[in-house]
Amino acid sequence: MRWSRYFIPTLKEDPSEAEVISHKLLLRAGMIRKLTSGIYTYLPTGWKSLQKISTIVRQEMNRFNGIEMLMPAVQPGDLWIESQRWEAYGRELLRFQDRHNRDYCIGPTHEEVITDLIRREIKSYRHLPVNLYQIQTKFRDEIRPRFGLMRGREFIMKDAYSFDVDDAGASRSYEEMRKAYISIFEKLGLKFRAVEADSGAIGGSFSHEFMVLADTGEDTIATCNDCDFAANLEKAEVKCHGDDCAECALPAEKIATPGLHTVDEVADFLKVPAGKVIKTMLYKADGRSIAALVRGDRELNEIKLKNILNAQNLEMARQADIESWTGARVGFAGPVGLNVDRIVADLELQFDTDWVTGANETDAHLKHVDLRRDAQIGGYFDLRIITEKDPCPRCEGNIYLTKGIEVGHIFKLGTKYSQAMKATYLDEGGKEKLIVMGCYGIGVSRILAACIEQNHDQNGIIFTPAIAPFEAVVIALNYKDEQVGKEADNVYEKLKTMGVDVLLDDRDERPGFKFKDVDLIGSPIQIVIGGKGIKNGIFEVKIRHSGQRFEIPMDNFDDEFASIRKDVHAHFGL
Ligand code: 9G3
Repeated sequence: MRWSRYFIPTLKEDPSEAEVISHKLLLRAGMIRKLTSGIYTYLPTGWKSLQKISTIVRQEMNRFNGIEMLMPAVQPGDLWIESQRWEAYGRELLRFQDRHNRDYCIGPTHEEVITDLIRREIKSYRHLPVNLYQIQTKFRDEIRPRFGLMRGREFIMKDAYSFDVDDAGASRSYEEMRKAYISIFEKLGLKFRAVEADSGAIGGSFSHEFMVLADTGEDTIATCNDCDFAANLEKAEVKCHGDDCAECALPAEKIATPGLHTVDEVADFLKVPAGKVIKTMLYKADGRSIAALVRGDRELNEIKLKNILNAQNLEMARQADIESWTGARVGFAGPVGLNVDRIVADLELQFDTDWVTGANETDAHLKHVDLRRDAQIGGYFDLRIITEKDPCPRCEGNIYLTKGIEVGHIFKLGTKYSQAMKATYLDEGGKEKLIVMGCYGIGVSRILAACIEQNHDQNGIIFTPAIAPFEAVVIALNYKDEQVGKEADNVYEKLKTMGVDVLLDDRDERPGFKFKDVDLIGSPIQIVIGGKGIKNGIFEVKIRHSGQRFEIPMDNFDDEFASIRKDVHAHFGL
């Protein structure tokens, strides 16, 4: 490919609307252009990278028994009514009517469509297991799409669905996909982690997320230094042991704490550590009033709270609710005498006493509180967010927190959809059984963004060879010069025969401008061909990720280039 006849509209400046580095660089490198909010055109190099990602996904999915197919983007509303999700999803589900006024949606995911297909086509245990997948455009009408391809409304996803005769089979399918995903992210040359994750709205018992490690990632991962434990912070379990302590000798006593409503203010005033103050958080869970208690120096994990309450939706109580439930202004809530439907407490609170809590009276707190004596606690649960000070829940080792970008998520679905849509098979004994499902997603377009978030510098993108639109760029400093042009064409042709995806920069621009552009688009290897070099019988080669430069002899180009290429691949674990 010759740059002068290709189409890479690079930009000198960061576009103002781009907030994160991958969005800035995808625009500046001429890989995407916004059509409208959250919807992007993939320009030639952007599409080329997406195709490389898809090819690796496809190869590994096939290797792990996935069978590729393609479902429509437009889905009939009836299927979503059958699965009882038509109402459950609000405006994020883009709906419309056709000329006959029939309801449709643009598919945000395809559980309903694939289950409808399977219930029609699979009748016998002999046809199971099967794993079908597609690589296809999805649409989710995010209220605030931002960050370019990281959170678009229209995006490319590989979504796979497995169908088994029973849970044991489904676990085997799940394990196959987990291995496939590890292989995919290794072959992409990305630093990633498979982490235990919350299964969220789609239910099911079990899920893993695949996170590309990047400081700008939105998710936080708890990882153990000493074992292979890794979990999304939302899910990370906090083990807590202690032994029951004697009841607090002193009775609960009210103290005036005028205007003091944060944990630290109260702790300072009463000269107690924050860990002796109980934080009382008030919520509405499916309409019920809930108080959740954690130690003052801990953070409540709302996902854990929602899961133990088995709530569809959980929201912080509003000021009006707080004042009516506690009879006090915000900041003085406590478990003693609190009239809510249920009080739940973090595990830590059952192994200590002599607490400070809000008094459910404005400007007053209680001290010497003993929860067993003074309050009605409706259960102790793991409710808090893990910290680096907590021991690993698996091996008691050291936990450390890192940031990640979710690029894959695999779920055990159980019979949630086969039950709702009657997808059954006849077993050996002719008995009708529900099919057991799993689903497995990879954000193909999001991987392109995550790859840039993980690998970039002040000069632009640093692509792994597996994803780079071009693995090498031959920069002809003055292509019009007959000798330079000839040598450049020669190297370009030679690289192509070596199987290198190469771009020849034959543009009639100043060297400095070309160097900046080539750094920006992120090709792993640059070969500079100029008159001076040719006179000395050398080409200059630069490795993008390290900035290392080499002068390699023209008459030994093949071997020298091959060894540089090998080092670059090794750097990305390829
Ligand atoms: C919707 C809308 C948004 C959604 C969903 C449904 C996420 C929805 C979860 C999944 C689960 C898996 C197969 C591939 C891997 C992920 N956002 N989810 O179900 F209607 Cl608007 O998509 N599906």
